[in-house]
Amino acid sequence: MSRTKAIFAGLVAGLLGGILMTTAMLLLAMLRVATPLVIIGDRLSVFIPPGPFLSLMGKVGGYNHLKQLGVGSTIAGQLLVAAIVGAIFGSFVRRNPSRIPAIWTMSIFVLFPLVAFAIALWPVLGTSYIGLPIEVARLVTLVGFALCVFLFERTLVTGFQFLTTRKIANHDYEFTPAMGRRAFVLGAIGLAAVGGGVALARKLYRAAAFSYDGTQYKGPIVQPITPNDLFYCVTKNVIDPKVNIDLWHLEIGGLVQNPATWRFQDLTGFKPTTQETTLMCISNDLDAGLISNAIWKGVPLRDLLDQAGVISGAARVRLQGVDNYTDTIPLEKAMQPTTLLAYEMNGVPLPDRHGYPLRVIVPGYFGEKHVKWLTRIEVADANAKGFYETQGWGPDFITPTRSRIDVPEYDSGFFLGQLGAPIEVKGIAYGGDRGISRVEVSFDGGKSWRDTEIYYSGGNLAWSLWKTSWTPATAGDYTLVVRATDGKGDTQEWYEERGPFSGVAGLHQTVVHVRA
Ligand SMILES: Nc1nc2c(c(=O)[nH]1)N[C@H]1C(S)=C(S)[C@@H](COP(=O)(O)O)O[C@H]1N2
Ligand SMILES: [Mo]
Repeated sequence: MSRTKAIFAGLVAGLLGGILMTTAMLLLAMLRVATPLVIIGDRLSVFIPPGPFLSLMGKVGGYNHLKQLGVGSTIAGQLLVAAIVGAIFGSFVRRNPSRIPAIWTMSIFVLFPLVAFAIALWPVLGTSYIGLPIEVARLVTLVGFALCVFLFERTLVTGFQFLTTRKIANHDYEFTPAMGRRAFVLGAIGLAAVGGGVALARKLYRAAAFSYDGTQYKGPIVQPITPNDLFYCVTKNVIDPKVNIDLWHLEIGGLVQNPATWRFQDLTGFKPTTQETTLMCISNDLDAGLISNAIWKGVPLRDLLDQAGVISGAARVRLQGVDNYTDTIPLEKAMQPTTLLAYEMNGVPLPDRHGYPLRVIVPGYFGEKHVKWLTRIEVADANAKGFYETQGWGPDFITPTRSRIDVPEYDSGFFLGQLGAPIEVKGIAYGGDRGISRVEVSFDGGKSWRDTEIYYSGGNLAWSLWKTSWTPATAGDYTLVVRATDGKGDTQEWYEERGPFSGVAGLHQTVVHVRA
């Protein structure tokens, strides 16, 4: 057979193999098994420092688009590699296409990729969107991948042979004349698989986190307690876990005397605590709504650590979710009675997107530390790092004091003559785990300040809501600014140096127009 024909046949068979393999991965994703389509992104993103990460995100139009780009390019890359590998394969076996030793193709197309995959993605293999324990999840991911590459190998070999040989009375002959027709048959199978793949991808897209990742809570709707369905939301995942409680468990290990595994029911053996706590993302801009407040019920992390018996050398606690998200907190913070493993949010079990069945609550630390879908607690030394810490966020994860004007909204206009009553000005103030003691507003861009009324205080770990009324004397454009003082007596400054990746601090200002 000519080299060109062999390369063409290999390319077609390889591409078909790639398509079937990708469709199989989408099918696995439907079963909530981790596939290269998403975990390659997880593996790579820890190598991108926050600066380039943010500018990349800006360039592609946000975190959601970045995730879509990640999955899309993995699929495209996979198909490209499959076609190229197929072409090379074709040119190698062209002299004897009917006698391709299976041991050979199995080693090259199944065993080798499997080993390479296991080595390259080892840290993220233990991901399960259904909540399997990490070790089981790792095995399931590997088996899933093995099935996918096996499918590729079989399709490549049989597809190539189908295109290039025919059997007559148990003899194989080269089958060149009809290659075109047979390529057409494979093309039809490929198209059907693409159709199935696209249908699966659409279903997965609807189940994905795109519709709610980045949800903000701000403006006139803000109430003391954020309703669960309005609570801000951030996730690293394309599709969030939906944990099956019967499969899930919580491990506690590392630098402890008694490593243990807990089932969900076991947690009811600990004395529960109910606590109001505000969460805020490290990326929350001065005017943004990546901050919300809820009442959490759970058990103090300390109670589990005490049972496990922390041993010397321990300095940090590493928390891991079933989605392989990790973060660490200092051991002292872990031992505070207000650091919780929460299973209820505002009186109901945690919603899936907020970490069902169990998440960590770390008052006064950025949202990053509040690991959702928790499945492992590892007591570690001072070097332990989590997902965003490895990327290079931090070093400071303690939330600065922040405040925001929610009403009136930016750029609103009023007519002096039509003001029946004073203008209501209100918003939030949050002092990490230090509480809020005072909130002031300025109507002249920060030259003079006026006290406001704190009409709701959620305690030391939660935000306070403040309000005041304002009657502008003359028409003009006004710059309103807010500043809060925390429970320790520290007042927010216009600008506070925190390092570029430790979140922003500063005063929120807004502009309103008053006309005569
Ligand atoms: N397992 C897991 N936990 C996670 C994340 C994640 O992607 N996976 N995102 C973190 C980030 S960046 C933030 S700001 C908070 C958001 O919590 P929420 O969505 O419940 O508001 O969860 C944190 N916990
Ligand atoms: Mo976040």
